[in-house]
Amino acid sequence: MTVSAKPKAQYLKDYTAPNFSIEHTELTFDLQPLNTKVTALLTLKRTTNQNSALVLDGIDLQLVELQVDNVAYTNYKIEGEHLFINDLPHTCQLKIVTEISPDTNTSLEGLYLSGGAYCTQCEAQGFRKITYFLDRPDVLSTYDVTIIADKSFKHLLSNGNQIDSGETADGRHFAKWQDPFKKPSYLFALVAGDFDVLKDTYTTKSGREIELALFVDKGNLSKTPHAINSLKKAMHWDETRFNLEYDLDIYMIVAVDFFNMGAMENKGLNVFNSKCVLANQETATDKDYHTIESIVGHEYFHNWTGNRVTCRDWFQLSLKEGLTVFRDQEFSSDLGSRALNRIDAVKVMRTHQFSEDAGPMAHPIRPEKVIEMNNFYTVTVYDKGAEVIRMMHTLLGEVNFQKGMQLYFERHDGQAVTCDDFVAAMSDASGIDLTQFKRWYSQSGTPRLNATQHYDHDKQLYTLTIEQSAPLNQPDNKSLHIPFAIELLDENGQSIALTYQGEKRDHVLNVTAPTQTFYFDQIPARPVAVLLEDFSAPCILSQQNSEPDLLHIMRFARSDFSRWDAQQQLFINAVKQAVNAPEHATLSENVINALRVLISAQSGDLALVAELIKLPSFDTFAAEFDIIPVDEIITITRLFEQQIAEQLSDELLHCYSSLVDDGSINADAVAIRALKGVCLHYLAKTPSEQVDRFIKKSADSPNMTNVLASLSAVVKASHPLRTTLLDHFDSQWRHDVLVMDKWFALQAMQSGDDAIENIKALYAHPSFDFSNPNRVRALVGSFSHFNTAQFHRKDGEGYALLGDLLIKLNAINPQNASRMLTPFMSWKRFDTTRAQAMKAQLQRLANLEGLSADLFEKVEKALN
Ligand code: B3K
Ligand code: ZN
Repeated sequence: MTVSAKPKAQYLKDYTAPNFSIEHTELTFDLQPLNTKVTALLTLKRTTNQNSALVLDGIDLQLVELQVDNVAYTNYKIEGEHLFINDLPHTCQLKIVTEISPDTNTSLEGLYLSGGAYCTQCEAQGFRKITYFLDRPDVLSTYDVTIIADKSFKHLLSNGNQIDSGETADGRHFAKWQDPFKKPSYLFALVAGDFDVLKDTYTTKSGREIELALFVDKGNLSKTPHAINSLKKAMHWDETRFNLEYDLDIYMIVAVDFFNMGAMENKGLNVFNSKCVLANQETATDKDYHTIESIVGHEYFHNWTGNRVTCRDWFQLSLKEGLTVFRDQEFSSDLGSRALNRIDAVKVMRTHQFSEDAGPMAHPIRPEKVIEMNNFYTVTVYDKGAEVIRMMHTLLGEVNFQKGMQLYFERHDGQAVTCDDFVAAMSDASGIDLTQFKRWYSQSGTPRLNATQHYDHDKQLYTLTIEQSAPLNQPDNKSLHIPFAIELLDENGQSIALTYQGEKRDHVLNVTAPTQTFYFDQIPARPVAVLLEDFSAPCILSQQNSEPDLLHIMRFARSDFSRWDAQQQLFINAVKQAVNAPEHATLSENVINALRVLISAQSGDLALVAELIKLPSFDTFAAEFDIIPVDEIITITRLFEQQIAEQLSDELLHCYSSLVDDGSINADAVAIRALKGVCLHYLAKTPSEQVDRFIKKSADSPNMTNVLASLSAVVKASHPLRTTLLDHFDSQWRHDVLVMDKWFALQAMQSGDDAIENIKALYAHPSFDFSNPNRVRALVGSFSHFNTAQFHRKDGEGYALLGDLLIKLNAINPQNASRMLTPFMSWKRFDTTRAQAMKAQLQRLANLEGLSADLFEKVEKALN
C-alpha cells in the first residue's frame, strides 16, 4: 500500500456546521450518454460572519462554466475532489455548468445508465458525481429539476410533483419537477426511460388521494401487483401504528436492473433493484415475496424516519437506518408471524453481526471514524441499530415509545439531527433515564452475559445472577443497561408468576451493573428458566441449561422464538461435543425423538416447525469457536443431517406426502411449502423411487418455491438428478435474468471438486455479467458464503477465485467489491493454512495499483 494513495479518514469529533446554506437548488439535465450537461443554480446564504471560501464536493466532473449573480466568476480553484470558491457575497446565486458521462459510470453511484435507462444513486455521497455541491446531509434545500431527453426516454422523473412538460425546439422533450420539501442531496433522484407503468391510488386516513405509480421494464407488468399491494399495506400500517401519513400527492417506485443495494428511499421517487420489486408465483419464491414486502415497507417508512427528519452527518446513519429497520420488522411482524420474523432477525445478528463486531471492522452503531461511508451500511448500523431501538421499545413499552416518536417529530420535523436527539425525545417523553443506555451507541463489540442459577428448595427461592463482561476485542467497555427478559416454567410447562417478598416482578430485568442478582420466591420446585427471552438484548449468553431443560423449553416456552432458540442450542451443544469427541458425532435419542414429535404432529405454525427441524447454518456453529474447526463442522453437520434423514425417513415421507399445497400465497400455503421444502432436503439424502418422484414433481411445479426446494435439495445432497434438473432450469429460464440468479446460486453450491472450474466456466454464460451486482452476488457471493467446503478448500483455490474477482470489481464497481470482500475479514479465525491463504489474497489487494478507498479501508483494517 503506497502512502500517497492512502485515503483520508473523517472523524465524528471533527464535525462542524456548514458555512453556507443552499436555500434553493435549480437543476437542468440535458441527458446524453457520454456528455450530459448539468446546470445547477444554487441560492446561497452565508451562515457565518467570516469570509471563508465555499468548498463544494465534486468527483469526475468536467467544469464548463461558473457564474455568480449572472456574471462569469474566476475566483475559484479545483483541488482534488473539491471546488474552492472565494470571496462570495453574503447571499448570491451561483451557477455551475458541468458535464458528466453516465454511460461510462459503472460504479452505479451518481447518474448512470441501467439497461438503457438513466437513473441515479446519491446516498451516501453520490450527488458529488452529478454536480459540485455541499454534498452533506445537513444542507437541506428545495429543488426544481428540469430533465431534457430524446423522446425515446418516455418517462422523465424526479422528486416531488411534475409541474410542466413539453417539447423542445430541437424535437426532444422535457419535464419539470418541484419538490416542496427541503431535502439533503442524498435524497435527490432522477430517472429517464421507457417503462411499463402500474398505476393505483391510496386514500390516506385524512382523506387525501395519493397517486401511486410503479415503473418497470417493458413486459414486466404481471410481476408488479405484489409490490404495489405491499406499498398500500405499508401506508396503512404507518398510519395505524405510528400515526404517520404520506405527505406528497404522488409516490413513485422505479425498478432497475443495475443497482448496488436493495432500494433507495429518494423523496417521492424510490429507486429499487428489480429483484426487490418483481414477483409472481412462477418466478419468485415465498421468501422473495416476504423480502419485497419488507423492503417496500422499509423505503416507505423512511419518508418520516430519514427524509422528514434526517441525519446531521453520516456518523448518525443508524438514526434513520436502525429506526427504520425496527419499523419494517414491526410491520412484517404485525402483518405476518412475529416469531418467524424474530427468528430471521436474530439469525442475522448471531451470524453476520456478531462476526462483524468481533472482527477488524467492528464499530459502534454510531461509528467514530470513517474512510469510505459506503462501507458503513453494515449489519451493525442497520441490524444492531434496530436491536438498540427494540431495547428502548422494551424498556419504555409501546405507549411511551410512541409518545417518544411523536415528540421526536414535533421537535425535529424538517431538521438534520443526531442519535442523541432521538434518545432525548424518548427519555423526555417517557421520563425514563436513558443515560447509561446511550453507551450502546458508542461501544462496539458484543457484550457477553453469564447467567448462574440457584434454587433453594427450603426457602422456595430461585436466584438468578447475571454477570456482564466486555467483549474480548473491546476490553475497556463500560457496563451497559441491558433489558434481560425471562420466563420461569414449572415441571408441567406452565409459566410461573414472578414475585419477591409479596411483590410482583416484571419479566424484564434491568441489568445495569457488572454483576447483579435477582430473587424470585414462592417457587415450589426447581423451575426451568427461559433466559434472554425473545433475544431481548443483542448479547452472547453462555447457556448452562441441560439437555432435558432445553427440551422442556422447546416444548413449553410461551415465546415461539425461545422454543426455536432452545432447539438451536441443542444442535449447537451436540456439534460442540462432537468437535471435542468425534466418536460422539450423533444426535441423542432425545433430540431425535423431539424432532420426530414435531414432524409427526404437523400441528401449530408449520413454518415454525420447518425452522425447528432445520440444523443451524455453518456460520451459527462457527460463531461458537475462537478458531473455526471448518472440516469438523462440515463433517459433523453432514452426519447429523444424514442421521435425521435415515432415522426419521418414515415420518418425513409421511409429512411430505400428506401436506397439500394449494398454490396460493396465503400464510398457510407458505408454511406448508416451507415444511415440505425442509422434508425434501432430508429426503434427498435417502434416495428411493418414491423420493425421486417427489423431487421431479416439485421441480416441475408452477410455483418457484417448490422448484427451488427440489433443486436445492438435489444440489446439496449431490443427488444424481441434479444435472438434468439444473440443465432443464437453464433452458426454461434463460430469458429471465432474475430467475437465472437463482440458478447461478445453485450452481455455486455444487460440492464436487470441480466447483471452482464450474464457476469460472459460468463467467462466460450468456446471462452472466460482471457489471451487474445481482449476477456477481448470486454466483460468487453464494459460493463464498454458503459453499463452505469448496470456498475454504485447503489448497486456497476458493480464496484465489474471490481474490481474482475483487481485483476485477475494484475497477468496475468498488462498492460491490467491498461488499464481496467480507468473507476475508475474519481470516484470523481460521487454522494457519487457511488463514495464511486468505491473508495472501488480502496482501495481493493491498499491493494493487489503484486500490479504491472502499477496499483500502477494509483491507487495511483486516491486515492490521
Ligand atoms: N438508504 C439506502 C441505502 C444506501 C446505501 C448507500 N451505499 C437504502 C435503505 O437503507 O433504505
Ligand atoms: Zn434504510
